[in-house]
Amino acid sequence: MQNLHNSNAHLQELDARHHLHPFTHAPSLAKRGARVISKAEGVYLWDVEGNQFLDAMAGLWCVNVGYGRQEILEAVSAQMQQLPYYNTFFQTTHPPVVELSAKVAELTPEGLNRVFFCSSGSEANDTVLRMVRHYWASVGKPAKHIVISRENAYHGSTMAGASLGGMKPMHKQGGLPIGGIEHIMQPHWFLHSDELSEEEVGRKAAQALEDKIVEVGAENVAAFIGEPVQGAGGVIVPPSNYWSLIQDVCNKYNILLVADEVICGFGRTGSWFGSNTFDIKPDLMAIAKGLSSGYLPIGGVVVSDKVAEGLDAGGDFNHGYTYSGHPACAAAALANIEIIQKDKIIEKVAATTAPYLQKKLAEFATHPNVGQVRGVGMLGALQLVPGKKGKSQKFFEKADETGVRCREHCLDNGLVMRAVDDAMILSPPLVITEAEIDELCEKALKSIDQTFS
Ligand code: PXG
Repeated sequence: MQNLHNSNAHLQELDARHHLHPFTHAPSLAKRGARVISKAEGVYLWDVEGNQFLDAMAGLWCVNVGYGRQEILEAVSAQMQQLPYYNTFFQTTHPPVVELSAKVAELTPEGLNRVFFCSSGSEANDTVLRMVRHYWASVGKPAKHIVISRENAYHGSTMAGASLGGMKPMHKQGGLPIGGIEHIMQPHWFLHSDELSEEEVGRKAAQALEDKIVEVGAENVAAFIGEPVQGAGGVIVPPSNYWSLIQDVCNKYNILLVADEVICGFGRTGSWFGSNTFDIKPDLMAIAKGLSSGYLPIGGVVVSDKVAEGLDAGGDFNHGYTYSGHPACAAAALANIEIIQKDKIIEKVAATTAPYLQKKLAEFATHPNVGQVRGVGMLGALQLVPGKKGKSQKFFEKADETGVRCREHCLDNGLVMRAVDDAMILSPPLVITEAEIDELCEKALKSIDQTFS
């Protein structure tokens, strides 16, 4: 018999009364009751009533090695017994953070060798903003303080994270963006595909960076920040010419290039980092999510030798968190990386499962209500459209509604997918098998059909 205190209704009631959820209108949620997820294994979730869901979002784009990995639990448990907490301030360190720093330096692209740790992607990007400004001040160019980002980017929810991000509904709350942050167009071909080729959109979006630098003065610009593939914005895979053009502009004007690898890092795009997949040579990289597969919260900023040396010249960097390099979180990250390496997860994704997923997603292009299929590695988006007869059939009269309806059908069919602006998004655990990809695609197709029937 089910314990009354663990019953769905009881938990929903307490949740509605006492728990404020992220990105949620509380009264609307209270009316319907939150979905209570209580168990997970592999790529599957179960709610407290025993309903099973295939988690095509890997939690929030993070559970790369899948749920239920005992090796991580054991590593964390052993670390908790040995040293549950100590800090990395005041000239101290501890074995797991040392080992993890060296491991991250080994995995990240050449020349990125030092890591600053924090607990999330948002904290990583807050660190990025202070760090790039402190870097330029340290090398005698304090005027270089502006960071250029992109519309519809997502870099987190803290004051700096949300300001660096380009989400208008976030800027509307809390007086954002904070000063010294500029936004330019995103390389989103679907929005312009009636007038421009994919390459032309890539060129135009890179030109927008150059134009903005010239407008505000290169002597005032610290950095450009971008996700290799915009995730929360709708899995926007950039045109193939985009990143090399962006790289050229950054080099030409002596601007630091920051890759926000919070989603793309640790195998998501079919190599260790999005920077590998898109041949980006970043000066700084923000990491989180897949670093520990979400088992415990940890993030970081990895910096190039050039940036590290600049920071060294600047005295103390007056920045840090109680949990910078938390030993249990570092142990979780190390065990997670060991699984990725031992099981050759990224090799399997690149050789087999990602090509299979992308092939299956490409088949959706013939669906009368799928206007574009986007994807790379274990990321995908199915852009829902009212029809395919010209420009007027590209967008729904009321944005967002159709995606949300489709998401509800997905849940009824035992599938967790995310809706972004009427695009259905997926980012499953990297360990998903071909049979599970078949199940995912069958359920997605059924849900899309139900949405339009
Ligand atoms: N950068 C990127 C690229 C992200 O995707 C962050 C930074 C912030 O990380 P933290 O750990 O502070 O959340 C993110 C997070 C969604 C969704 O609904 C996406 C994220 C977080 C929550 C929800 O797509 N991305």
